[in-house]
Amino acid sequence: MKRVLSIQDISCLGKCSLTVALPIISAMGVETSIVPTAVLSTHTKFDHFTFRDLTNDMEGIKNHWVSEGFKFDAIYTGYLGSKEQVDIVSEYFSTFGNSHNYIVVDPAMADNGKMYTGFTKDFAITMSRLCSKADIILPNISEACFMLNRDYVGEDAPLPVIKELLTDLINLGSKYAVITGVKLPDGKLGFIGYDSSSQEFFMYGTDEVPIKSHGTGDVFASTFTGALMNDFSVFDSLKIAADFTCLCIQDTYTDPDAVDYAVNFETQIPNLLKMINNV
Ligand code: PXL
Repeated sequence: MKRVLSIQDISCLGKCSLTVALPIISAMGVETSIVPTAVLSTHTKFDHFTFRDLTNDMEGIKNHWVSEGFKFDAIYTGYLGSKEQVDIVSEYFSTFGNSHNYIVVDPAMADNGKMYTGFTKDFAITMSRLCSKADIILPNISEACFMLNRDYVGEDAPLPVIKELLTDLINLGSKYAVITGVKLPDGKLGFIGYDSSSQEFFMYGTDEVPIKSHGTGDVFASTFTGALMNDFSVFDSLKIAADFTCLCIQDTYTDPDAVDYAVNFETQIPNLLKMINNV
């Protein structure tokens, strides 16, 4: 069985980061080891959340795993709470990353032109250095702009602007740079990416559902990592992630009992399994 290491926070209520990565990647038949970086009562879109920092546990977990000789087929990181944590994650990459596994970085820190509560523009530059060590990076438009220290280009940025961002992102050093949540020229919503080895852009989109949902980036990145571990290509894994995220948003949109702080991914897991089993 393949084994993924996911490093991000536990938001006890709010359906994001590890409470999304664990069920999705596990459901896809992949062992999921975790390094929880912090425990929050909710994600940071709520007011008055508690935050217990677990930075001091991160080195000890790594050292124990080194002594046990554990190996990972992918390392997938999301929300990280401080620059110090980013530096420790970088050490995880040096320790457990190799030419046979994938490092996936979702630089979760901003949306709609605004950094999440608690982050500074300086943090984005530190995150851009982590992205340079990844195989695949999955920023949204806001995160791409902050990491490149550029003015926010807006959610409706035209294709040439997105391509320019991707060219700058790939120069940070990853093999693939993929911007998520982009309005495509055909009116669909999806991703646009750049493959440094073929030097080609690629894109894919699904019908846009008229709601803004929280945690969709985490659903997308988790599904992508799980699909990669099921031996789909980078492009096909991104496509599965986009299709699944779209199903989750559609389900949320049509569910009168849906919560407004996250998407319904749970109900769609049977459909995800159909996608990866081609049934
Ligand atoms: O979904 C990204 C995310 C993860 N973790 C925490 C967050 C957010 C987004 O706001 O606050 C704690």
